[in-house]
Amino acid sequence: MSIAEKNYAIAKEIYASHGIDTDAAIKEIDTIPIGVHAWQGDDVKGFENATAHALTGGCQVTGNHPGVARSADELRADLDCALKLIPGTVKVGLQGHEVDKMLPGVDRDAFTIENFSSWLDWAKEKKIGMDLAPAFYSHPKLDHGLSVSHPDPAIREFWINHGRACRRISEVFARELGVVSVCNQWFPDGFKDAPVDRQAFRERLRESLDTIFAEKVDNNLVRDAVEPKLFGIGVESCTVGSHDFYMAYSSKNDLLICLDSGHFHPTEVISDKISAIAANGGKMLLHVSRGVRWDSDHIVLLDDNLLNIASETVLALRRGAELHLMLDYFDGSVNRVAAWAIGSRALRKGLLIGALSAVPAVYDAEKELDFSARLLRQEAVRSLPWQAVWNYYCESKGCGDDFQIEAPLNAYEKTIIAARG
Ligand code: RNT
Ligand code: ZN
Repeated sequence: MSIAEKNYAIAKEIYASHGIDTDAAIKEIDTIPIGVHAWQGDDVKGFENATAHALTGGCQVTGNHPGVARSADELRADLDCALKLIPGTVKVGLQGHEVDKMLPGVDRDAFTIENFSSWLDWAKEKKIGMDLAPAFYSHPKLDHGLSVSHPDPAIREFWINHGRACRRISEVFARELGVVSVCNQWFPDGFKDAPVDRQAFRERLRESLDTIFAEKVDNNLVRDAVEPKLFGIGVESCTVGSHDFYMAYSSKNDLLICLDSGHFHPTEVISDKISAIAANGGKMLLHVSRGVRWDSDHIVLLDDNLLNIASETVLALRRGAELHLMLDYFDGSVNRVAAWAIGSRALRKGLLIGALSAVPAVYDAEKELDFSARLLRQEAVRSLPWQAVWNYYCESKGCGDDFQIEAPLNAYEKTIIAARG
């Protein structure tokens, strides 16, 4: 018996005494798909232009740790390393400019699966699903920070076609891989200073979205999402696609709303929004991130915010809600492969803790409206031995515990990443 197995046996007994079946909890959280965001590996730059790929507006990354992936091949190699260290079911999420090849004369508005075919082959081989989000940034057609809300119909058309193109590619991913593909639309459109006619921009956004979604794709394969945001750097005074805009738009059009944990006021949390939306039959995509002071997209860690998001996710899924998880952070200041491993594992760990923490005695106290007992029991549940369950789970998946992942990450950095110069 390994140490992890021994500790697990004890933890299992302790949890059982509180009415929690640890084997069932492991089984439950192991199959919740976590979307691993490819864009952590290339600093959201994409691969349209091998020589001059750059962030030119709409999206920002900080840090210059060596080894950023410069091609889809390098990005996949990095993902291969990270995925070995992440237990449980995963998908990979791409941005619409993370193409594996460019074709002569074909820009984002006309991308097809041809531009992503080696991603498809790779995902088939790994038996994982792929999500795709159009990239409405870092492109000359983003004019004055505006895409689909731009007054010029030609600019809007270009971006509308990119949104449509990505939905079609998503459909191919889903059909070929046999896994639902989430296609999330986020537009950076907004203003540093207050516009005089906000509604004009919002009406154009609404019309553009209507046009994007007017083209039918199979919604059993593609799950369409829209992502609101409070503000971004340079668009502090007005974001066209705000939360209110998309709450109304998604519910009217039966779309998923994407809740990004960095997209609200600093003390406003998405964990509380999950049940509010689910209670109304709403469907969600969560962009799990960690904002520090602002929408800084720090690597996700096991903090209170993540624990709350994860436990609400487990409960919502138990109740049958449609909810998809995608990580969304980008840190260029540290080993990017480690960034994936740390954040993805933190989310999986949070889900496990969430499943293990649904202790019947806490629910009993709430049913009896005994809030003292509820508080006492909630606090007691926090220190139940979930770590022993987590380590056992990681070992059973061949992923290593939280300390053991360091050696393979270092080895990869010293050989493959260092060689990139
Ligand atoms: C930006 C949104 C969006 C992006 C990705 C890279 O604030 O969160 O989801 O992070 O498109
Ligand atoms: Zn996001």
